Formats: sequence, C-alpha cells, structure tokens
Amino acid sequence: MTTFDETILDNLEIELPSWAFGNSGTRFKVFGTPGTPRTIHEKIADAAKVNELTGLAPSVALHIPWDTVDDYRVLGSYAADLGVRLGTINSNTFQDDDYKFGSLTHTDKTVRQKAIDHHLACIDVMGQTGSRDLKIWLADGTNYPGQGDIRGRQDRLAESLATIYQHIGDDQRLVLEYKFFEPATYVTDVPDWGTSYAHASALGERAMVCLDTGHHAPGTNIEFIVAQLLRLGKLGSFDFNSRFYADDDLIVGAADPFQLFRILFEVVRGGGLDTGSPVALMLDQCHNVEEKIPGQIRSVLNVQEMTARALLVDTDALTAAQEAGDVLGANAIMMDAFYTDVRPMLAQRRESRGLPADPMAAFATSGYAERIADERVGGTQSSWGA
Ligand code: LRH
Ligand code: MN
Ligand code: MN
Repeated sequence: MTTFDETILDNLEIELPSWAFGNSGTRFKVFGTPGTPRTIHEKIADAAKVNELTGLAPSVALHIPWDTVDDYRVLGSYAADLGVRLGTINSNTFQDDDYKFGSLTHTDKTVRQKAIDHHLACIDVMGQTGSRDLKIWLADGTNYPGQGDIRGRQDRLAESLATIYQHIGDDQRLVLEYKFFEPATYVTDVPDWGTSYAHASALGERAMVCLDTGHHAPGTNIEFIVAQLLRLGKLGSFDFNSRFYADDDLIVGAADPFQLFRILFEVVRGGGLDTGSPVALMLDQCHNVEEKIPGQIRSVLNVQEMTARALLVDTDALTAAQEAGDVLGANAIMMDAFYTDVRPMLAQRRESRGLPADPMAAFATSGYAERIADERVGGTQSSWGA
C-alpha cells in the first residue's frame, strides 16, 4: 500500500457545530434524548469528549444568538480547560419576524441596519473568543416571481456585506455560505458558489466562500466547485454533512462516501490541506434519531478515513495515465485508493498517539453517556435553534 502523507493527516482538524449536540428533528417531531445539553457549556463539554477520543476536533463553532453568553472570554477559558477552543461564529438572521422579507437585502433600511448590527455584534464576539471566521448564511429570498426585485436585492446585499466587511479585522475573515433553496422557493439571494464568489471577490481578500455539501441540487458535481474555488483562492471553508434528498444534515460520508472521497481528493490536489491553507473544515449536521456524541465521532472519523484514502491516490501514476489517454487506467487508480480499507491503519496510528484505536467503542464503554443522562436533569434541553 502507498504510504500516507503523515503531515496532512496529523494536521487534520474538523470543527464541530455546537448545535449538533442539541435535539433536532423535522417539522413533524423533535425527539429528545437523555443527557442532551441544556447550555452551551454542556455542548462544549460534549464536543470536548469527541476531541478527547479522536484527536480530530479541537474547536467548536458557535451560533449567535443560540449560544449567547454574558462573557465570551470566560466561555473561551472554560473551553480551553476542556482542551478545545471556540471557532467560527455563525450569524443568524433567519428566526426573527423582522426578516420575513429579507435581512441584508431588505428594502427597508432600518431592517437592513438591524441585520448589519447583528453581524457587527458577532464580530465583537469574535474579538472576545479569538475566532477567525464570521460565517454568514442568509435565508433571504422570495417565493413568487415579481415578489422582489432580483437585481435590487443583489445591490443591497453587496452594500450590506461591504459595511460588515469594513469591520472584519486583519486576522479575521468573512465566509459567505450559499444554498440553492430553502426557505425561499423561487429566488434565493445567495443560491450558488458563483454568487458567493462574486460577492466575496468584490469585498476583498479576507472574504471567502463557504461550501456546505448539502446545499446543491441533486447531481451537482461538488468536487468541480471545490477544484474551481481552490484554483481561484476563494475556498474558505466547508460545512460537511450528507444528504439523500434535500439539506438533510446527515452524517458526512454516510449517504455517499465516494462523493466525500472525490471532494477530499480535490481538496488535497488543490493544496487545501497543506500547512497554512485557508480551507477550514467544519461539520454542519443534526442528529435527529441517532445518538449525538457518537454521531459526531462517526462524522470526524469518516472525514479522516476519506482523507486518508484520497492521500493514497498515486498521483504520479494518475498523471501518467491521464497524459497517455488511458481512461480506464486513470479511473482504476482513483478506484484502487477509494476501495482501500484504511481503518486498521488509522486505528494503529491512533494507538501510537495515545488515542483509543476505536473511538466509537471507547465512547460506548466510557460511561459518559450514562453520566450526562444522570446529571443533566432539570432545565430545558437545548434544541436546534436554541
Ligand atoms: C443553513 C445552514 C447554515 C446555518 C445552519 C444551521 O441550512 O447550513 O450553515 O447556519 O444551517
Ligand atoms: Mn451550513
Ligand atoms: Mn444547511
């Protein structure tokens, strides 16, 4: 077997979303689980457990206002004591009545200003947490032809983003996430990578694109987008998850492991995992019916496994086959790497680094799930959106 690029695997870091530890569901029912966190502190503790057992997840993303606290510096030290740090700050302009017809794109200047101010407050939080990234995903859009002026909405969006960007510090970044539908059903104001790229480019160097793997039309060649954004130097981050139908937010690599492999191959090919690369890897998932902490453990392991497989591609042989017009030979090189079971090798690597060979089994026997179920009684379990 070809050997791993140890540096890339050693440096692999996948940020966990605080909201993955809360209860979530469909619009039909949210099922509760014993031990579900009631506070951001408990979510961070669960995330720290994932990191402790995998060594892969040293940071936790916050969503504001879901994870609002009085003092973010104190929260940062609490996280540090548990061995993790606070990461990306996600803004939220999708749960307020004022934003019914848009936030940064709204025709009413007062509403736009309110949305801008929310982002400035998020930047303030970043100053306290030491976070690098402000991630913006907008629910802005329209449902019916004629409901809004498509062009005017883009102009207002550009203006609002420019105002926010002025406040982004030298060591900070604005990452703009796109999604082709939902909740808007006709026009989404940031529907695709091209729109996100156009706005990020207009803003400047510290504005980048966030690619959420669940935010594309079925059949979209996501690895092409990855290759193109890396080529353009604008791939800022990933929100990893997987989907069968829509924005399902399932465990990354669960629905289509081969797609995850192809994406990670392009990330590696484009230098996205090299030391100093601007590409941040994050999960953006919900666990509706499965256990949440093991769900997050499984997810980071899936990313690690597919990264290892992507690193196994014999790129010299691949280039030779491509240049010789050897279609099937080239394809076989990709498939050989994809079909290689890297799990025993990764288990060995973990053990040699003082981690459990099997983090899923280690969690199951750790007693942590039982302990939090006993301890976390009273109060309100947190749920997606709170
Ligand atoms: C939107 C999205 C975005 C939000 C998160 C909760 O679908 O992917 O990243 O912040 O879900
Ligand atoms: Mn997302
Ligand atoms: Mn999403």
